[in-house]
Amino acid sequence: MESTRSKSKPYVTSVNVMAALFFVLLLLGQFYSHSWAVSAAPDIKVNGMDNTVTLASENTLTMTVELNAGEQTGEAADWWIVADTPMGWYCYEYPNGWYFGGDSIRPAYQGSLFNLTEPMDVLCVSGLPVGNYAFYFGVDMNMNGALTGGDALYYDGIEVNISASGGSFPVVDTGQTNCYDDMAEIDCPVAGESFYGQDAQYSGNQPSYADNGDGTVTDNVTGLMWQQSPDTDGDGDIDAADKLSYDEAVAGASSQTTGGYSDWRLPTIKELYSLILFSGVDPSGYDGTDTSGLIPFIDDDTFDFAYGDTSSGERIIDAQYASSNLYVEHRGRQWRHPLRRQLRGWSH
Ligand SMILES: [Ca+2]
Ligand SMILES: [Ca+2]
Ligand SMILES: [Ca+2]
Ligand SMILES: [Ca+2]
Repeated sequence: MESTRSKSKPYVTSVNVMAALFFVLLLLGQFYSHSWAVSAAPDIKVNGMDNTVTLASENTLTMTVELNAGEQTGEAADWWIVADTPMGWYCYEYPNGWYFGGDSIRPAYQGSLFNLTEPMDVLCVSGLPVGNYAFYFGVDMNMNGALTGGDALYYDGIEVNISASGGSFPVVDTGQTNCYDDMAEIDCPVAGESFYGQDAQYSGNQPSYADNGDGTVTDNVTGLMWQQSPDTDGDGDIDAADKLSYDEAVAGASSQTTGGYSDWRLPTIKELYSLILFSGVDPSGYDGTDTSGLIPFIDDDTFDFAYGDTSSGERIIDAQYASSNLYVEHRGRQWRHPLRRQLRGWSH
């Protein structure tokens, strides 16, 4: 996507004035940190995080706001939700949503402060243009529909960096060697026959990995670096104790230091699929507990792998990895994680 940064220049309007006001108020020391427990304490989060978030463009960005009204409960205020983006300033207005901050910016809401204890979704988007973004949620105690100098302002902000890194890399061959018709496995057809031209008939970029010897593996085809083992508690076993909730997986990735790197993140679903090997065999329906004869869908010579921990009541197939892509089901606006059970696995 082309950059629209230069196009935003002509729009030097009240939105930029508001940005300047933020800055002036900051210089005047009139910004109030949300660490003052008794004061109104807005909180903004992106994907559950409070610190800078880095996402590939195809990742889903979910932004929520919460407010502890503190001693200002019941006091009239302007509420602000604004975004400084590579395309210019955008503002959120309840309940209509986001609009480009042209000549007239409006508060997200006007009214007395109250505790917003349930995180409220204000943005859920993927495919944002590459660049740096900053989002703010604030309240000012002079309910005049504007952010004027001297308004007591309480705010929280978060930076988001959208990168293209996850979006483009060579496709890795799946390792599929069998051919099929629409019913069952067949001998691979020759050119001109039905069902010719299957995955098994194209070898493409063969999977190739470099074990870096520091707990990381580099995929020589995609260039992605992966954590070698899902042994998240580091006890040498891969079992039920290593499994994480989705939120734990998101938070755990960003706090990982495997191999001495600090920029770990969850892989996108596309990145995660780049590791799949269709030489694996689906264990569904297998009733035993001995997994020694099973073939996983990942190179287990390179990566540490274990099936579900049947001694802890898991099924053999409970060996799933988390991706940063959320499966969105448009039914009653419910969110559903793609892998609702045990989740693990991070990429770098
Ligand atoms: Ca926050
Ligand atoms: Ca105001
Ligand atoms: Ca192939
Ligand atoms: Ca473990």
